[in-house]
Amino acid sequence: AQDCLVQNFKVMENFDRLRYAGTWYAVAKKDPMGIFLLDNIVAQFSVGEDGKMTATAKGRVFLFNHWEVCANMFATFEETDNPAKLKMKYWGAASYLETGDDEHWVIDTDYDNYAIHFACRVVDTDGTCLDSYSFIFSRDPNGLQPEHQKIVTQRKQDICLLGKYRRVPHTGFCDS
Ligand code: AZE
Repeated sequence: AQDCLVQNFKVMENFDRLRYAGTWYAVAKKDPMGIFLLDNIVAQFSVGEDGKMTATAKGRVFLFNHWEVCANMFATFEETDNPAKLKMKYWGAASYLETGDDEHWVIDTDYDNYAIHFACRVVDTDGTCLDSYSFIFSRDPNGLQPEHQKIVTQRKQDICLLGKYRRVPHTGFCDS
């Protein structure tokens, strides 16, 4: 169905937080409106003893247009009736970083190679998404294998974002 209604987007079935845990490198992203992580974006997901998912993320960002920093971010997740549709509260290690409440949908993943993340911040009156961001995650910072890229391209189309992504370079800016 190409109606682009956010409520009709298919998400990962039987999403398994434990298998999703660990390090994911953003290899491509679709930006939301306003300030956003630029590149060198790495996310690390964990599942606590209470079964709750948490995450940290790093990424290069420009603050006030000229101040280049590595944003160190934290997130906690609340479950909903769909295990692949989580609510994310996030904040920065430093007060000048962004704080927010976003959706965190896992559209598809094979847990070992790729994951497609999607967050709609504003749903339009017609039910399509007015302001979204999305990450294509890879377990390998060098990118995805062609067979996984094929699946990712299909999923980008399913969520009406094909052609809206940019590569996310990993230059080591946020390492150490
Ligand atoms: C995400 C998944 C792992 C946890 C977090 C994520 C999102 C982080 C941001 C950060 C924005 C920071 C800015 C700072 C000035 C989805 C990668 C926290 C959206 C704009």
